[in-house]
Amino acid sequence: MNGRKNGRRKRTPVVYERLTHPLVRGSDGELRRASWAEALDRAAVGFRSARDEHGPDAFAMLSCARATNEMNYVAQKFTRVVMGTNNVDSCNRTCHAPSVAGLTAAFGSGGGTSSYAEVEVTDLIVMWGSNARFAHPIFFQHVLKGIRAGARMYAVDPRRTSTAEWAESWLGPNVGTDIPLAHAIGREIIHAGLANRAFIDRATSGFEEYAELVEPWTLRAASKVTGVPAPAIRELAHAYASAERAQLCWTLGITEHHNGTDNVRALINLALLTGHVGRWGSGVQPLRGQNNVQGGGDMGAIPNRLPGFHDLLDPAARHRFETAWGTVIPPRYGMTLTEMFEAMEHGSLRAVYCIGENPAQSEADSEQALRRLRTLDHLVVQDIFLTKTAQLADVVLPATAAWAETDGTSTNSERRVQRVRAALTPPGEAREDIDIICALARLLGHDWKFSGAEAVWNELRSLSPDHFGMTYDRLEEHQGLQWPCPSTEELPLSYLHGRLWAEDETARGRRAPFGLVRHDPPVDLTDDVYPLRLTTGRRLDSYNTGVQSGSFASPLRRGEFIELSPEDAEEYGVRVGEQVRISSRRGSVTAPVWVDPALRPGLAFMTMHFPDEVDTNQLTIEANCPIAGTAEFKASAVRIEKLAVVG
Ligand SMILES: Nc1nc2c(c(=O)[nH]1)N[C@H]1C(S)=C(S)[C@@H](COP(=O)(O)OP(=O)(O)OC[C@H]3O[C@@H](n4cnc5c(=O)[nH]c(N)nc54)[C@H](O)[C@@H]3O)O[C@H]1N2
Ligand SMILES: Nc1nc2c(c(=O)[nH]1)N[C@H]1C(S)=C(S)[C@@H](COP(=O)(O)OP(=O)(O)OC[C@H]3O[C@@H](n4cnc5c(=O)[nH]c(N)nc54)[C@H](O)[C@@H]3O)O[C@H]1N2
Ligand SMILES: [Mo]
Repeated sequence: MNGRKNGRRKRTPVVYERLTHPLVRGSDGELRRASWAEALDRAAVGFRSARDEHGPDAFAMLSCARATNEMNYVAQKFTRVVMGTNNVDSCNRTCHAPSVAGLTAAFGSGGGTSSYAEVEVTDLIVMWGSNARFAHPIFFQHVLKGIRAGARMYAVDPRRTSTAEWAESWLGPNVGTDIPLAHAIGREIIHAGLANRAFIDRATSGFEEYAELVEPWTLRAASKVTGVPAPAIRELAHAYASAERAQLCWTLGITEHHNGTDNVRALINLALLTGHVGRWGSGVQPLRGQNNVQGGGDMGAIPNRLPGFHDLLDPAARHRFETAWGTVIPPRYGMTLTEMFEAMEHGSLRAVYCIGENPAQSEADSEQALRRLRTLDHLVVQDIFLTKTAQLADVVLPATAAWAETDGTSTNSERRVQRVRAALTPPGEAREDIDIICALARLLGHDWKFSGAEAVWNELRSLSPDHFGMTYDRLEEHQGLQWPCPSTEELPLSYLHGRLWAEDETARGRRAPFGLVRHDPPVDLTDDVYPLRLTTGRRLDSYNTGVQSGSFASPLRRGEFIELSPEDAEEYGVRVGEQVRISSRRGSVTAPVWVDPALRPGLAFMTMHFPDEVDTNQLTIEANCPIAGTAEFKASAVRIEKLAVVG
């Protein structure tokens, strides 16, 4: 480190090298190079002994939301058929599990209802807790087209983000006050006579209870709790309810809270109140995180769903898969990622097969996460880089990168399944994820061979009616297709839940219930000792735990900072680049300061992108949404102290 007079330091970011050959932990405790045969054998022996000694539920799989649908299908099948448990999950748990839970509760299925093209033709776009300009730049191009075509955009985010800069109006609520804000909008819509009574009567249930629940949330009451001026709340309520068509989009500002699913329900309520769902141009859209996190869930790489989003507790669905796979599927949900970490604590989880996830750095309260990972008897990590998680492993298996070195399909946020193709030669001895899983299955007594990704896809198609119409040829011909696509002849509809508008009651199907959810402030309260509200998130230039984006040099990648409002910087007497210690009730890190007028006093922002330099997750709290298991990454209480000047 080069100290400088003003306390600035030059930092060299950690660069991860691609994994080129298998590694196993030697008797000296160090990882050493091994042959594929030795590494696979070590991996299989560890899984078998965990299962034989402690039962199938002592095993868990983390499946990769960046890899293909086909890989996720094979990974969940390995978990259910080879290991005999439903303990399979992914990073969906850390981000949009509340969206899936909230949408399923309201509409019976967990997908976003709209297509990207709809934001180009809609009249109003609400970006709620979403910095799409940075985190969903491709989607944001569609948003910009919509704005150019005359759509109005509202941004709801405690920070005046880059996304908010494009909005007609920005509402900046205090962190964790989205339910009061949504309820006040709902109340205003009802009182102004702007609710869509015809839609409510025909397609929803629970309206009277909802109206009663939101009644105390007057503009004034909500303004007090949220910090958003009453006229701004009123304006959004009127704009949303009067728009001919409106798209309500949200992401982690809504979901990464201890009550993330409730937050999602509060937003969906607004669409039910106005009928802004189930029509072209109107819908609710959580923009999913990793490139194939939607597909991973669709493929059943989650503990409660079989491929095609069939509920695992549905005996008919289970029976169909049991017959196809020649196995018995345990009739109970497996562990979520969150529960897996709790089970490590209790000692009931003994072996983990972690494919393309880096939980040692992405879990809230990372000190605790690391301690828990160390309790495992057997950890196998299959990745393209030697991550922090891989450095803890007993066996490390080098995979090819799904996005450039592998054939298959992947599913984006608008439910569009698209082909990906191997374009680059993988480095060293790296093998495809599917090949590696099948080799392990064979060592564990299952004669698995797939003659390529298409064979896997066709097996999935035969078991998931929503995917049946998507042959590889058709995916090629139409440049991707959206589910549900049951027919090989017809093209699918590009939005969901049009049935809610059907004249005929039977065709309309199940009513969508209003969510009767209440305000519940963040768990980690600010006080005199920890007076600042820290929220964490993303920047345009970096990706998640930095493993994949760490190796490129760019003047844009500034490394980690704690971003403070100009007022707080002044109060603490710190300037841009000066080092401060940041402490929460869980841990403490040091980082340089950045001053950003996008922040209001009392609010600080850090990313999750540079954990090797500044491990932000030492500060975050593992307060989980009881329904979805997602942690409250968006609300920690911290204090900062200026460090002595170096140099
Ligand atoms: N460049 C880049 N793009 C990415 C990623 C990346 O790492 N880098 N990661 C991908 C992944 S995995 C995901 S899940 C997505 C995430 O995409 P986003 O959810 O857009 O990203 P975040 O920055 O985590 O959070 C969004 C916003 O939530 C706001 N927020 C915080 N607390 C609250 C609150 O209480 N209420 C409201 N209304 N808003 C709040 C924050 O200020 C922040 O601007 O991005 C994906 N795309
Ligand atoms: N403080 C804070 N923490 C957060 C969040 C936050 O907002 N704030 N957000 C959370 C969210 S939304 C998410 S999604 C998680 C992300 O958490 P993780 O998913 O744990 O983190 P990533 O850095 O995305 O790790 C992806 C890994 O997949 C590997 N990989 C990529 N492609 C392939 C492939 O084809 N095959 C294999 N085998 N491996 C591959 C990469 O090398 C990398 O190691 O972090 C969560 N943590
Ligand atoms: Mo995510």
